[in-house]
Amino acid sequence: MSAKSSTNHEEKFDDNLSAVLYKIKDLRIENKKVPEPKDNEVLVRMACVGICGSDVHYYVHGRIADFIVDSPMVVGHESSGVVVKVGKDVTNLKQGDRVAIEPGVSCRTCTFCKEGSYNLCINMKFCATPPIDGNLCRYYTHAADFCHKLPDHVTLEEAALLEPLSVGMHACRRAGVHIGTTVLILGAGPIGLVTLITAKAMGANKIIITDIVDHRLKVAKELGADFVVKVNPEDNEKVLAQRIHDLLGGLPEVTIDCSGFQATIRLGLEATKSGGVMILVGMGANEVTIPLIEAACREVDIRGVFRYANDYPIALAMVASGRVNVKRLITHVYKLEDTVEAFETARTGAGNAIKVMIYCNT
Ligand code: 572
Ligand code: ZN
Repeated sequence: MSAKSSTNHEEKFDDNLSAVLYKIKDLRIENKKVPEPKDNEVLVRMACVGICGSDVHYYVHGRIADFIVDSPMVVGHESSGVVVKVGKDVTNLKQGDRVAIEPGVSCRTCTFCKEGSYNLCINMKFCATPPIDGNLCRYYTHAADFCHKLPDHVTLEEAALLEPLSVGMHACRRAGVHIGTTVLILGAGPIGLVTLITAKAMGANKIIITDIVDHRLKVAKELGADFVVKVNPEDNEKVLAQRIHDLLGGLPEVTIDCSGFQATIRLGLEATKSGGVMILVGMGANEVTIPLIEAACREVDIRGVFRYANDYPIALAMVASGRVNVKRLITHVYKLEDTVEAFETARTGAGNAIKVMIYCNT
């Protein structure tokens, strides 16, 4: 009997099908041992796992920067599930609780953790960042204090989407978006779109978003972008900045780059109002050539974003209250057994894919 079809009481954790990346384009679906929760951990029957750009990057390139897949690694970090077992010291969760899994477990003791900026932890263990396994599998153990219990009406799909949503929340909070802010978002991929949704929920007045792909801009419009701008790699940044100013009838106080390309970062700096803020979320090349001094002379603050910290509870509250709706992002769903197909869809963007979601126990 499979674990899923048994009752809670007699659940046997004997099938732990997992999506394991061995090397470039070698992603295998294989059975692994069901892990035992440590004293501070819970065992989660995985429900939904979204495919992130970084998962696809490891699949295609086998590495991101110095993080190299040099031994088999389970992929996936945008996830949710149901608690099936708790370690003896766990007090915040019980069997049957539905949870969103915050994938980065920080050390809790370094200076960054103590200051609250635990995303900057020097000993971070982040799912599906080599050598740490991710959780695109049937059963997975995680620190209980990085699992967020869901209200009954928040779905497990929404819970998995709290991960990218937290990136957008962190970006908008770092940017200081508030009621009336005019925002320029560069890139309408999943992160650009969650940033758009968040900026709207925070009261941004006018939001303009750019991309090179038409259908992403169409979705951005549906999600409430006031203006969309189709860009081409060969476009002149000064001309594009002028078009953005013309559409807005002014200059954006906040620009959030969600693409990581040198050309978009340059455009962002060019377009941002003096005294404004430019946020870099997208991680592209390690080094880019930008007119830094020109930006400094106009007092444009350039701020980085590294994942998120203390954003999951806010993201969950926003979804639970209905102020934020992330469901439109899901364009494709697959079963765990069909993970390779799911990755190919995410890689190619076939069928206008935005967020590809995998069901781990269906
Ligand atoms: O959902 C969090 C997330 N973070 C990403 C990418 C995708 N999803 N980052 C970009 C890559 N970096 S990294 O520092 N690294 C591989 C650890 O280059 C982390 C943040
Ligand atoms: Zn991610």
